[in-house]
Amino acid sequence: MGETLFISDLHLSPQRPALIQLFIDFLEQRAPAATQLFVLGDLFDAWIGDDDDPLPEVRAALKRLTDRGTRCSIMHGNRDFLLGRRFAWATGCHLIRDPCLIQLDDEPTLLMHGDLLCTDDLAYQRFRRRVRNPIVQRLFLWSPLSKRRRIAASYRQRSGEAMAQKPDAIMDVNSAAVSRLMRRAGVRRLIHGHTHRPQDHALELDGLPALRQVLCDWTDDRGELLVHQAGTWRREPWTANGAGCTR
Ligand code: LP5
Ligand code: MN
Repeated sequence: MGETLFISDLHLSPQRPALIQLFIDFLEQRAPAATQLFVLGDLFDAWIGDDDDPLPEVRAALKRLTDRGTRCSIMHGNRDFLLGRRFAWATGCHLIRDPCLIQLDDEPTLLMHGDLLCTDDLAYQRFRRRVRNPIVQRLFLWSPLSKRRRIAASYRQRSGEAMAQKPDAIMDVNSAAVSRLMRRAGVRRLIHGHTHRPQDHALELDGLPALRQVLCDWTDDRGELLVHQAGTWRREPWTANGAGCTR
């Protein structure tokens, strides 16, 4: 198998044209060399339904990538969990569950967005249960777009206010939750995003070494990918004009 790329937390929005261009350059210049691309949540800064199409240029670039033969799998994040079948069909991408277990060179690897691991953030987990309720989502999606935009903006504002009051530690993962999920899935490698604290964390799981790899969020001029190729792993920068491309 060729390369597998992992990215997350791009937070694309029409207000960030430089970031959009950075991502489209990545889709056109770097991603086609890979066999598969996994986006582990928060590709978009907010997604209020597939009937809204805030970034048609991103949709088209994803479609060109999948047409060229790179398999693209997208996981929901806490901001774009309403990405649905219509978006998947239009882009040729596959929506994957959180958590998602994959095999890479026979190594089982667990993929998550990461918010489910933040179990100390009780207010967020309560909020999450409410907005992930299918009935709540159905009612939301039935509302006019203008109303949905207002609701999303209000959530964003209230979330920002809440986060300003939260100690940093409760917005990170809970290590018992990490061990529990890795043990349940039978993996020694977990890859996730969400916390914007990119790092490789070595841990011990039932007396054996394990690894939790946290992906980097993207800024207007710099992104980062985690690359798996022939049993090896590396982090690779992606900067404006493709300067981070090593090939
Ligand atoms: O993403 P990030 O890092 O900024 O913050 C998250 C948590 N915040 C969120 C909220 C999102 O940013 C809101 C974006 C929504 C866009 C999509 C709209 C679609 C709505 C569909 C409805 C069906 O996820 C933040 C965490 C932080 O990560 C770190 O993990 O702390 O969580 C919060 O701040 C949540 C607050 O603690 C509680 C927020 C209260 C909001 C209002 C409650 C109303 C509930 C009504 C439910 C129907
Ligand atoms: Mn997130």
